[in-house]
Amino acid sequence: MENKRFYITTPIYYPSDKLHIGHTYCTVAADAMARYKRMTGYEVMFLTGTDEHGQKIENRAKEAGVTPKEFLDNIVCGEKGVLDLWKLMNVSNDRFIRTTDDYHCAAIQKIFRKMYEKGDIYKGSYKGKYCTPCESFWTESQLVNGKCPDCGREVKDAEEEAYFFRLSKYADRVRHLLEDTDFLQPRTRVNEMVNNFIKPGLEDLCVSRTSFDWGIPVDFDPGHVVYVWVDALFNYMTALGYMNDKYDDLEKFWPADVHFVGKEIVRFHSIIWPAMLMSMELPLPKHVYGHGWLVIDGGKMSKSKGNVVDPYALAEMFGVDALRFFLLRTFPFGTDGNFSNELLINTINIDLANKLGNLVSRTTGMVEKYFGGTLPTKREDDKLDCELKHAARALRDRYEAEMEKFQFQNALAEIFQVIDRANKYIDETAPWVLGKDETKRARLATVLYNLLETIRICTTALTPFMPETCDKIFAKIGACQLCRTWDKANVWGSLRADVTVQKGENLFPRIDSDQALRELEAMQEAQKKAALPAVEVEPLDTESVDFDTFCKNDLRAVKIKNCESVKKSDKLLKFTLDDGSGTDRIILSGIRKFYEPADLIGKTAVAIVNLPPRKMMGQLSCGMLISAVHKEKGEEKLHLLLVDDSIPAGAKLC
Ligand code: ME8
Repeated sequence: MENKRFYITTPIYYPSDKLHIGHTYCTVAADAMARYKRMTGYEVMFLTGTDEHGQKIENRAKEAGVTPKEFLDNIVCGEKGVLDLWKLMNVSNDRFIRTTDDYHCAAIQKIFRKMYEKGDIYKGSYKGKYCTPCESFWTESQLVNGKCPDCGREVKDAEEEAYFFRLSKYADRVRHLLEDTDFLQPRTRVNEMVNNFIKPGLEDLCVSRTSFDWGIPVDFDPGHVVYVWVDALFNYMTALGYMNDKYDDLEKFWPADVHFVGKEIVRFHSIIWPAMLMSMELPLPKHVYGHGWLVIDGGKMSKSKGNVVDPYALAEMFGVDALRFFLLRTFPFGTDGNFSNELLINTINIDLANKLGNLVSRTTGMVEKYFGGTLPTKREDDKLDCELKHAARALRDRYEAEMEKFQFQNALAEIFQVIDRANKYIDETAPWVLGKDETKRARLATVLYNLLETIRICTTALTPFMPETCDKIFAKIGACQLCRTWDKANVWGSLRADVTVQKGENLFPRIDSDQALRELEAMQEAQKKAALPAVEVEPLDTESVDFDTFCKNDLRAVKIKNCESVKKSDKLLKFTLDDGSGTDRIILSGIRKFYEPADLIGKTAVAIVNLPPRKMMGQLSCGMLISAVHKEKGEEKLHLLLVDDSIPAGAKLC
């Protein structure tokens, strides 16, 4: 008998920052898959979670002045944290793992020890690029312009004692797995792995660190913590109870049917993960699927670029189901997809408002208009109906074939072909004409019934993508619980002949594209600004000035006797200054937008007094006042340099 169990995972997310729409992409895809499998009669285990150890978390917590655990609890369980996001997106995960959970940590220690005892983990030394202020090791490829990716400072070569996993030992077996089986999907990723990593020779993998503490301690060698991949990858098994008593589902669900992962971590899942499982003599997952990224203008979303798209904001504006649908309808899962606001709005307007929404509201509206909401049972078929019926009946198989290959975009395209066919059927049968003719009532009822049946079948297939909307559609078209099932999705005539509908509200009102775009742009602009560094100062000048030249600047304390705006200038203030010489000095300064003139009168400032006089707006300015400048959230800030008022006018600064 076929084993009707299905185990699917997403990567465990690294909660160093709030998650963005890119993270949502994979989880929504996995959720659609899990829901689809449940619908088709499988017992499903859908796992997601968070990857909570490592240097970066330790550093971020330090910056925030809290412990790593406090930092993580806030970003995982706090308001608008990871758990909230999955709740918002209606993600139906059966389990959630945090790698700081006790059962996981204890299991990882056992796994590490077992691989060590087997000789697959050994002690060596790790060489890398080290950033002293951040106390972080980086690989060459992680550096940004040769500098620390976190703080931008210089890094130096350094070495530390570390444990290594004998990855090289498993190279041949992994290559066979990649080349000769369908383990890694889509197939295009196989060449990338073999050519870039296996052919050049697999190097053993560093699996412990001594340069930071926030990790699972290696229990037989204090001072070492387990580094990243042993800890992270085995989550897929510890969450089922491997090497722990917390759960007892290993027999039932391992090996996993599929791990969904982003393309940059395909290497870890398709090379390192199977090698570690081979070392532990465990069965391998059936598939790893490497999906593409959501990119913006061809580039990756990143907090530092300020271009991350906030799923909360989009869900609030357009609804969760519309957002889920957009993600899987618009981009092929296996390759990168270019996210844009226009695309999002167009997809919602075209597919959901015009095609699906309209079909449902026109059909139910006509049942209400012509039959008071309940169809009569008398029928009159026509050969015009065959094509629609055939398309609707065939949908289940066509859709299933795409879903089984994780081709969500194609599965949705199949559904929309049927929806398009149904909209065309309305034009062909012109029910509004039939409605005018009393003798055509049986024919009109047949047309509307056929439309309702088509909607029912499409809605079943759409349910994994838009669960809440589909519930509403089923209710509108009067579908009983049995009619909503997969088993009935290819059985024509499942709705009662005298079905009662309820048109109710529009499912997807058309979005005013211009207005929505303006709102989104304003929101994203504000977000970009918020992502800018709080305070930004100009880099220090590297060009030196010789001492004698510097000493030529005659800097003096000056008392501000008067200060007023210069007529017809929105920039200039005119200062009348006592520079100790007995004659007033006039200086014009372009700082009007930063100060009210009256606020400066009586203060002591600093001026360079030996600059040649300069005419500005027809007035002579004799010198320059010194100010401090910086940027705050991208905005220019200026502070006139004011000094202690006890300093007499004319005192030389040196
Ligand atoms: O890699 N589009 O965590 P992570 C699509 N902890 N997917 C994206 C994306 C985007 N713009 N940005 C990120 C880790 N992702 C590890 C995983 S698993 C044992 C350990 C995806 O939070 C990314 O490709 O950095 C990855 O699959 C996932 O989000 C988690 O990334």
